[in-house]
Amino acid sequence: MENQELEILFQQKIDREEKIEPKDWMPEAYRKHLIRQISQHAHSEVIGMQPEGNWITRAPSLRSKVVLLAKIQDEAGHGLYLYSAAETLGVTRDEMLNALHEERAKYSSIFNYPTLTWADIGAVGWLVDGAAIVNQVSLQRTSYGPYSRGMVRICKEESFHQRQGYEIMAHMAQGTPEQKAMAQDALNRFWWPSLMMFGPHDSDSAHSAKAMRWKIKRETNDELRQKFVDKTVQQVEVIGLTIPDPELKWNEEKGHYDFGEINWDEFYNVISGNGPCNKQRLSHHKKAHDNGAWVREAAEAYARKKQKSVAA
Ligand code: FAQ
Repeated sequence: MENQELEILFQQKIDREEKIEPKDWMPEAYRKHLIRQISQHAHSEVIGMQPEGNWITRAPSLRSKVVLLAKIQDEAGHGLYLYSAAETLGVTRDEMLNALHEERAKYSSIFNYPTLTWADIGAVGWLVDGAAIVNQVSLQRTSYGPYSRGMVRICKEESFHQRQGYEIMAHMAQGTPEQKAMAQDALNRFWWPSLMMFGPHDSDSAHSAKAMRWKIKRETNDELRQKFVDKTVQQVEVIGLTIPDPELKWNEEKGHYDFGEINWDEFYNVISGNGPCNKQRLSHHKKAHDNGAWVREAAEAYARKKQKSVAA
């Protein structure tokens, strides 16, 4: 069959809500689009361990330390599911990591902000994982089978992460005036960067039109951002904090909250490598990767040895 014919059949399959599987025919552009998105998603999970890892040794109780450790380990697991999903598209782990290290591949802007206080760990779990869930629940219905199935599992774990963060914020908001102020300060610093996680406005989003046609994305950047704002406002009210946006108000006609404009200069600055922690995050990742070379070499040597003995 000609490519054009195959593309028509491919689109019909997507329109029938059938999943595309690794060995199915797919347009090269669909494969590349998925490799870009899934690998960047995987990098985000792994780089996202750094701002939280910063607080493991300073968690205020044994319970909070154990919970935080479990959450961070989950993020490593999410990275592994996602790298594996991307590998089914014919890219290797080395290729993906090289692209990250050479700054050809991005990771989520949010992880370039520092975690200055324990309340920031609350804000990350509550807002960052909260935003991630809104996006990932939608991605459970993505058209590529391995990505979709990975998302189902990841979403289950993310909801525990979100509650872990919300619990920290709720406790601090009901604590001493200093603790409440710390919680409010964390909300003030993480609110706008959390809204940036959903990407540029639909009108400025380079990849959205194709992603929607191929059902890689099921909802647009702006639709998901709106969902996140609507669900988070009530949670903020319950714990008595204030969203740092004077333009936030309920719009009866739309049935949604209106909210202020994101600082897009800041967003583009961060995603082009100039945020507060970009350099630190990347150099830490490279160092950890280099330090782990002996583990990869040992695993390869073991695999070779095992293969030899099976062959014998
Ligand atoms: N940061 O045309 P679009 C987590 C880039 S959750 C950095 O709209 P697209 C859990 C975009 O890549 C966070 N770059 O792009 C966790 C593109 O550049 P490119 C990860 C961004 O793909 C919690 C350009 O701008 N979640 O890790 C951002 O259609 C706590 C044009 O943008 C995912 O990755 C941004 N915020 O939509 C872990 C979800 N926004 O690639 C640890 C899957 C846009 O051409 C601790 N990904 N860009 O160089 C997606 O849903 C989509 O890729 C979007 C962007 C929505 C992120």
